[in-house]
Amino acid sequence: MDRVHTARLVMASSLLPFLFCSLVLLPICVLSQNKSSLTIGDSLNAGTSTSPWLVSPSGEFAFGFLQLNDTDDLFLLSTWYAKIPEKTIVWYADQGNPAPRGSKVVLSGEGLVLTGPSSEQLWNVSAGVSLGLLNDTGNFVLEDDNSNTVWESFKDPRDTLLPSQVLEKGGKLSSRLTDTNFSKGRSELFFKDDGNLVVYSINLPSGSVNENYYESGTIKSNSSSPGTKLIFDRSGDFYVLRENNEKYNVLERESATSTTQFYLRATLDFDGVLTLYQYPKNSIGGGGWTQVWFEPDNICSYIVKSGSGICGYNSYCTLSEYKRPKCQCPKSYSLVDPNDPYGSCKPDFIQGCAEDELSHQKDLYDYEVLKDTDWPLSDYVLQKPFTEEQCMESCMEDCLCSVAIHRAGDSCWKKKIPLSNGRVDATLYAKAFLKVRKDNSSLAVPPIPVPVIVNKNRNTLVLVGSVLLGTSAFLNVVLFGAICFSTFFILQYKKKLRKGTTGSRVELETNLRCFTYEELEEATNGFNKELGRGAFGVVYEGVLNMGSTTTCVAVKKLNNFSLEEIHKEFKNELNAIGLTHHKNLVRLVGFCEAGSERLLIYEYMSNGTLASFLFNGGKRKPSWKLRLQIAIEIARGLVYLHEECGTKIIHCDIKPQNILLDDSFSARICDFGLAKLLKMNQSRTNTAIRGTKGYVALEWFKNMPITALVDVFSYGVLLLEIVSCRRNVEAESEDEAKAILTDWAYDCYYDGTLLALVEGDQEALEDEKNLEKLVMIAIWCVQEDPCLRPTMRTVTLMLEGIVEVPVPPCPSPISIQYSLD
Ligand SMILES: *[C@@H]1O[C@H](CO)[C@@H](O)[C@H](O)[C@H]1NC(C)=O
Ligand SMILES: *[C@@H]1O[C@H](CO)[C@@H](O)[C@H](O)[C@H]1NC(C)=O
Ligand SMILES: *[C@@H]1O[C@H](CO)[C@@H](O)[C@H](O)[C@H]1NC(C)=O
Ligand SMILES: CC(=O)N[C@H]1CO[C@H](CO)[C@@H](O)[C@@H]1O
Repeated sequence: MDRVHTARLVMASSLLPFLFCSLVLLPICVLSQNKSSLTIGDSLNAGTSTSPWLVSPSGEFAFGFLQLNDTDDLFLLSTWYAKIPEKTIVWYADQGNPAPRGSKVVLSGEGLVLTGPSSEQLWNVSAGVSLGLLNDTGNFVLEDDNSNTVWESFKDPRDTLLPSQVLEKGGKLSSRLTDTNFSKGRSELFFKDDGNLVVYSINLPSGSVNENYYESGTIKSNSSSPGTKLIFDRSGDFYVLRENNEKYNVLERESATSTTQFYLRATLDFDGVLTLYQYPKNSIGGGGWTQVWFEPDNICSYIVKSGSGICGYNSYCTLSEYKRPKCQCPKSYSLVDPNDPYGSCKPDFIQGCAEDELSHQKDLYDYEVLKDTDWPLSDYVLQKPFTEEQCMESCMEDCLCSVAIHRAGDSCWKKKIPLSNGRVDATLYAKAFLKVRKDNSSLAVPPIPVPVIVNKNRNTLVLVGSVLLGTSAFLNVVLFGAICFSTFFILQYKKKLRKGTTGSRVELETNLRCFTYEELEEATNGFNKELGRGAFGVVYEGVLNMGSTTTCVAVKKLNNFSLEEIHKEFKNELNAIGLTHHKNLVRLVGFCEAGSERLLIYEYMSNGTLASFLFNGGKRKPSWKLRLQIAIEIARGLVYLHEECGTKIIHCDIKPQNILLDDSFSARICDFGLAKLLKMNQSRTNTAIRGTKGYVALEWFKNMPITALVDVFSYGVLLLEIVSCRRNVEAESEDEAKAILTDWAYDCYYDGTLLALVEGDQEALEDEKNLEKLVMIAIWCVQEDPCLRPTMRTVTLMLEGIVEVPVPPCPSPISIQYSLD
């Protein structure tokens, strides 16, 4: 009896989605008129009505399209509990792929067919059918003319078994990927032909099978009879029935619970735990799902030889108080996919023998001590006897080593990335020394909420730019990873928590806030203070009252919105922009959709554009040190856009007008991701002309693929402008040789007269070494042949002195004539 756990499922992770989705379901519960059977020709459109297609005679189960959450236009053809507020799905079609709004399910003589909005077939059941029924057990059944069952959902289970459901030999349950994503997950339960019930993890996407972490052991032997089927009977017993009719209990429950008083379900949860849940049917105000029994007892101790273990790579598993696995990234590591907290972690820094060698600094690494933590199986060497100090030091000095585990008093296991099967377990008596690069300054995340930043003198905002999905594969070891994602996660979590309790609207799957037009009208005092005007809209100053604090914002009113497809594209793009979070990007705070109006709300930047900072009309040049800092910050922002954020973003219009300075004169890139949002996918040449002459790479004029390297080109031009404090093109320049900055800079470099570029700039004149380095980097960036340009990551490494800058070739080896047509 001591194994019976009736702990309340207060675990935030699994309850929150239920809580905040419950509002969607309430209307469904109140509906009275529902079908109890389907006949040929019946159909249901996703998104046209909130009522289910079918309700079981008792009203306890419903079948139809269930909206996944109240913002996405995604619907899952599924079976769920109709009388409880929690959204609890017990069966779903199409392997959990949700169907978009406008999809349709039809019962025809040939079966059940699910089609997408443009009538493409998504999923079907092919059988000669005349009737569809939803049984009180939750079984969705298709019958033929003679009332024979030709198909039933109980025979095609997903992650859940219900009382009266049986799993035959060869039957399988497959967990979902996350609590809210129903795609194929990482665990499977399989009733094997030899009668053994096993649960194991699989490696996605191939599905290759790892070691079992649970087995019933019901196989043929001298003393036992093999299992024939897995039964979840009507009284709630969950057992393997042996050939000799003996029962082998898999999940047990307190005798007090009965299926008349409780809903019961056995679910292979997305975290891999097979759990028996119960829910009191008649308690007022619900009562929630509680876990009654589960297997295995400690899933964290599960070891996988050719996979990551229950958590992703470099992650480690701890058991929560409800004995559920929780995966965590070590310090200075962050999730590869921020939407998948059980997935792999990546280091937020570079590490490797080549990188270490290139660095001029010594003592690159610190270490983090993790008690009782181990990543078994990732080791490449054992040193014994070694003290803790020897173990730690030997890892610090070894460029192959990522973590050293000191165990059993004198054993030192050195391990390399990716680390697998990580877990925290006090019985291990292990201490982990995790190597962490010291210089992680580029990782700092702006505080949340964002400080009040006011832009007083921003004059123009040209909304030009374009988002293109990056195509290049970056083979480098990940560095400076997305701490922003974990921040986003915390935000999401907090937001869900708030939403869950207050029940207000959730708009996007990001931390963006949705504003009403009235709110913005009030914030901008009736759109009266114009900050700037661009091709795509007008920017107004605004002040938002958020509880006790006021925040200044820039409100961008888009006017060139093409009407078709607005809804979908707008949100998709905003999702991508909203997910970005980096200290060198201007943050999008929220948006507003009101009729045909689209508005974007940004944080304010108090120190205007880099253009007004650099080209200040003959006043003293800004500090050289500060300019160098700004150059590095812009590069970091671009590395983030190109490589580190969820959707790769190519800015396409990097220029000083699109770099803003915050109150501490940190550079912040703005207007990234806008052109795609604004459907600026007209002809490329147009875009280029509309983009800014002098900053655009040659690819735009030729029929060459547009990659992140166009930003590198623009960055090179910008870097020269930062160095010399003059615009790239000075048409009215007296000296023709100086008219185009990029050409002049190369000439100066070639002739060894670099100081001419920084005439009158004492600080720069005294720092000739850095000056030369910057110009060399810029020349690499503005190479006409994109293949010669470095990536922004390499640029950053060169700027930071981690990588030497080789001698650059002439940017335009052959004079290339191009027309703008
Ligand atoms: C169901 O799908 C299968 C394969 O996707 C297809 O061959 C079959 O024709 C479909 N059946 C119906 C009734 O559309
Ligand atoms: C439907 O449920 C009833 C009891 O509720 C059961 O007797 C019957 O066999 C079920 N039918 C199918 C097809 O599962
Ligand atoms: C679920 O996860 C898969 C794999 O990561 C992804 O392709 C899919 O878009 C996700 N589905 C939803 C509805 O988020
Ligand atoms: C800016 C920043 O993130 N600094 C952190 C770098 O890592 C050390 C040790 O891991 C932290 O103490 C710093 O706060």
